[in-house]
Amino acid sequence: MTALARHVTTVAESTELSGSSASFAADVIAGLTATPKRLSPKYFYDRAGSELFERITELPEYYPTRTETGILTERARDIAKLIPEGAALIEFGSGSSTKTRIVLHETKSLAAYVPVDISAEFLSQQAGTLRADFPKIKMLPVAADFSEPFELPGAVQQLPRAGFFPGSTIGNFEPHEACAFLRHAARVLGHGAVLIVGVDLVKDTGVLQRAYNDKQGVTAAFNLNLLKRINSELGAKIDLDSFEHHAFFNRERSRIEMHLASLKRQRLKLGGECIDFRAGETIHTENSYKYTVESFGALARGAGFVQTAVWTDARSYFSVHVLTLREEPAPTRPRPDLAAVG
Ligand code: AVJ
Repeated sequence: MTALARHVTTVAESTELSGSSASFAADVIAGLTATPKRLSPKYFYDRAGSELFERITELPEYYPTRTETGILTERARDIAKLIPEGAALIEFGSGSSTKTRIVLHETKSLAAYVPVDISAEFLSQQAGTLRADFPKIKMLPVAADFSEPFELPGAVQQLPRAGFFPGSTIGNFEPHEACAFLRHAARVLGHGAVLIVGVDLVKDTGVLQRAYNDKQGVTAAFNLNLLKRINSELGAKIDLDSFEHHAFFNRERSRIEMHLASLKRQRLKLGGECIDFRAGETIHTENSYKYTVESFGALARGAGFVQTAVWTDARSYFSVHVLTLREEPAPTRPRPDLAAVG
């Protein structure tokens, strides 16, 4: 998954996506002067952070990637059957397209693949290798923030479209933002569209908490990398040893929360601002919402979709949903027998 594969905003307010350090600086200062303190998870994914995330996906405790890949592999033929003939597959936040390859292998009749990612460089690199591996499928990368409206390439305007949003990236959104995202995807995909979404499920708290507190400390390094970035890109002098990785399942909100906790009372200096921490005070860096098959179904219905298919693994750790747009309800005509009731 690339750095830029998952530009979703949750903890911090929506901010303009730009690689510039000016907006990074502004976001960091806004987040650290807010109460409670927060930083957007989109800033995890610089080069070092992306590499750490790749390592996370291979950890024994981190079940999501492995489990989703298993479901997609097992169900690739069923998924392929639900994708209209000659369709364009549009992936929201494509990153390295690893999971997409599973779908592309089975979906023989696909006319085009449209990976949408903020990182233009990474995209064209990926498109090159995909072209070589799937010569019959048109590769039409779009460099855009997938959570904002974007233009589809002209060549796919007339094709039926299917969307692909794996990785439980949707879990980084607040539920109302996830709903807004699904509505936005519905607009992009158009009438009759199919959307395939990977969603992590609520499960035993121990399993969830271990996935975000691995023994090797890779997730801790991934979280602390945010402070490293602030030091190297914004010239701060944060003592990384004075902060600790905290991740726990908030059952009431049904989400894993990641925080960076200050181990002592301290003052940071950043761009002329003084940022004070109480001992134990945290910076909230990420939410990763967990759904049930039913709660995700309800969210999808709220966005105008129906759950056409849902697959989980044997342990029900992860789910892959195929959503289709609900037909517009027929215009209601007054029924004569009810008219009298007023
Ligand atoms: C990429 C957002 C799905 O929430 O599990 C992994 C990110 N954070 N370990 C997740 C993450 C800490 C991941 N997502």
